[in-house]
Amino acid sequence: MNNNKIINEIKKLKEKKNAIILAHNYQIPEIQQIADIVGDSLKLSQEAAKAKEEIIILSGVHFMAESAKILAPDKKILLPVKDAGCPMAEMVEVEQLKAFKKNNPNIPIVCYVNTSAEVKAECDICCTSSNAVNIIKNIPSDKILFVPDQNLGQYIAKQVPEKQIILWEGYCIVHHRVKATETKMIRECYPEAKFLIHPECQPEIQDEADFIGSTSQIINYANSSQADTFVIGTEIGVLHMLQEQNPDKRFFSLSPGLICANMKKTTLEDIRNALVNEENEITLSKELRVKAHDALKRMLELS
Ligand code: CIZ
Ligand code: SF4
Repeated sequence: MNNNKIINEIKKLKEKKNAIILAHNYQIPEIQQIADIVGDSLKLSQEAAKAKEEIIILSGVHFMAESAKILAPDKKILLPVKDAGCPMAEMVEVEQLKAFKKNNPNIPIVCYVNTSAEVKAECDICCTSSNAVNIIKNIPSDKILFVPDQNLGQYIAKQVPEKQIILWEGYCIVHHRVKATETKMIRECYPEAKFLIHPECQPEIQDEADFIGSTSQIINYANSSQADTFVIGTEIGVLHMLQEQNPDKRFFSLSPGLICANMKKTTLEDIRNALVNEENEITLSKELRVKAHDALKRMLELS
């Protein structure tokens, strides 16, 4: 079936079922084009919280759909592809966190939004890559455990030297695999380019950056920059929005490895099927939802 036909079906179904489509910046371009909102996980959770529609199609990975459910408990939240998960989110076990808390009752725990609802429920506050530094600065404790991304954790530690950040050993399998040799090679090809790098990349890659930020911050930086060539050190999906919003500027991916297989699982057909079948609904127990909500609510209050 051609894309136009599916797109028309999606539009009709969306209206008929009173649904909204929220898509992450890493989704395939076709999905970004039909989505009502495209953004990072912070923006998607804020939009979920204020959505008027009865059904929210969260085109992204599992933890994002869970965040939407936590913030919009009365809505039907559908994740179009059931096994679209985030390997980094799976690098924290709730039992490990509980053990840490038992041994360190006075150390606050900050979790990256890329975590399960169970993990959020055990943490004091949540953050995304766009607000992590601010949130950590504002926590009245000079020792903080940050889970799960060690690279984002090291970035925060550099920005907030007055605090001791205890790191977890998690990482994003996509950003973590970028090599310094790739950075060097692409620098030789485009010596004039600005390097915009995500803090999930390793510190030696971050050291090459002209700017370090979340996907939305990278897009904002490129939109307002006078430069015309950029090397983008985050998942390739972001290049779609960058090129759309800046047709006269040139964007290159830092590495061919910057493709998240999980983020690429969802197709237009999956979105259409989610609207037709209303399957893969996210459900959470009330107890879990309420506990995880505290961590997310504190983040939104500080953002
Ligand atoms: O917070 C998000 O949406 C992620 C996972 C990446 C980013 O920097 O936007
Ligand atoms: Fe998880 Fe990395 Fe994929 Fe984002 S890009 S969903 S952090 S594996």
